[in-house]
Amino acid sequence: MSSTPVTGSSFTNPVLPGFHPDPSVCRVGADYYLACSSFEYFPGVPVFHSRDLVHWRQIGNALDRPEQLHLPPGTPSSGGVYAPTLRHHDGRFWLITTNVSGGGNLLFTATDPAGPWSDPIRLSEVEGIDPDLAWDEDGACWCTCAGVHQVRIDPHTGRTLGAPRRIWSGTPDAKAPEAPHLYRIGDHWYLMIAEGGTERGHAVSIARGPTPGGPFEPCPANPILTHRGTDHPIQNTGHADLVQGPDGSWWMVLLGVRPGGGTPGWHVLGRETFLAPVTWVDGWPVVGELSLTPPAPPWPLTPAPTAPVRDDFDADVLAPYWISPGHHPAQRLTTTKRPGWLTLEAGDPSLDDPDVTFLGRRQQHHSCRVRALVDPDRGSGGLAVRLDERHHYAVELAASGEVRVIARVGSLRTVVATRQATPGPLVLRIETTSASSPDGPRSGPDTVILGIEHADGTLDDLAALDGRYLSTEVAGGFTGRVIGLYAATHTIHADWLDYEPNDR
Ligand code: 6LW
Repeated sequence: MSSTPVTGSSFTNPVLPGFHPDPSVCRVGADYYLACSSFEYFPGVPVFHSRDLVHWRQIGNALDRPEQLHLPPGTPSSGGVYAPTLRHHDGRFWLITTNVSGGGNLLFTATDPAGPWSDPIRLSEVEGIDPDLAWDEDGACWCTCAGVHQVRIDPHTGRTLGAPRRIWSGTPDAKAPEAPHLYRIGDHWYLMIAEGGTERGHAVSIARGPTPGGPFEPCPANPILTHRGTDHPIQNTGHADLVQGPDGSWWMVLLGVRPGGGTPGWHVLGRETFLAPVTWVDGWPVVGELSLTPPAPPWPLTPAPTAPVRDDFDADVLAPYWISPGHHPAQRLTTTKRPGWLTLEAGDPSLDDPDVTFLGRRQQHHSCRVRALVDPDRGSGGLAVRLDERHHYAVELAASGEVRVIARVGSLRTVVATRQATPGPLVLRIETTSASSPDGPRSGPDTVILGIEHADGTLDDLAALDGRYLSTEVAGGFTGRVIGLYAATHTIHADWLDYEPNDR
């Protein structure tokens, strides 16, 4: 169902808010497709569709079968699936990525990007992360990885054809040359990379040469994009991919973060996908305005249908935005055992364990309200905002009616508050509120309120916690907050979950 196209003066960045890092984009006719990293979460590598580069609708996940995504028990947060590259060639879609916890570099193909995608073609001889795919005029396929190393491969078997070669590795002394993407544009081969590390020093640089393997001449204006050393509201800009529109215009998708609070600034939504225009001057790309409300592209924008606030769990299959750490959701939960309810079977007993039964969706708004009607049955479980197994806040309900707010920050685990409710189903709620502007240098990015709604509808906030401890600057890693339901013991059920954006 597509909405009516609108023409506006600007659009809102990020175009994919929330934990959607390392974007890779391609275009087939009038359709754009984009894929992102997914790390320890299953299903892996979310795939999106757009007709205007601004509005994206998730059409599936490329790795939605256990045989595509092996995550050994205990896979830690920020393990698993790193940066993908998504391309269309020879009538097929190609997706190459790295599972750092099981399998290394893997190649998948599909005729429909919504899936099903193939089982993995293993590239066991290809070292490194951030693999890119590019085909030259003779049909040879070149795989270029962080470092930056390149090797010719047979994309049908995964075998390497020749020895890997180190090619251009970015600005001398700049760290972490990664996220390489190779393009044939006009008379040149362009090699674009990220460098400086995915934190505040992140940058995009580019070079060009006569062949896919160089030799490469660096752009005199490198880095062509960075926000390091500025107070720009979008930071850590890097890990970019280029795409040309049907009208010949060029665009860049890239990752960035939106820190909040005082100094040093904390980002809680992970690395998000942003869009910026690109023009070409003297055969080099110049990145245009990268802001929170940049000028709209010169074509009608087609708003994508927004996800409903409420998920009733009435369908036999879960919406594609639901993810679980470490295992396929279907291994631990179902919407058919108790029709109209999500039933979660407990695995490891706590969110402190990588293999907990948790089903969540990416927090995509700094201010949002999440509510869920939870029946603890004979067990216990609840609603949580998770950054990783060592950084999460939860409101947990037991069969006895006892409600506890549990905070895990690093090695500290605390029951912050308890309440006795009437045993039985209860609405649990988590509300995040971000300060519109820092309240002094020591202020955090947001406050996380955890509470319940009694049967008579009265709200009962049990705790209001500082959100900085659920930020990447505190926790580290490559992911972002995920909010959802978990089972701690036995089996619990959820009738519905509401995710209500409250960003002003
Ligand atoms: C990814 C690397 C990076 O492999 O972070 O921002 C790593 N760039 O390119 C994990 O996302």
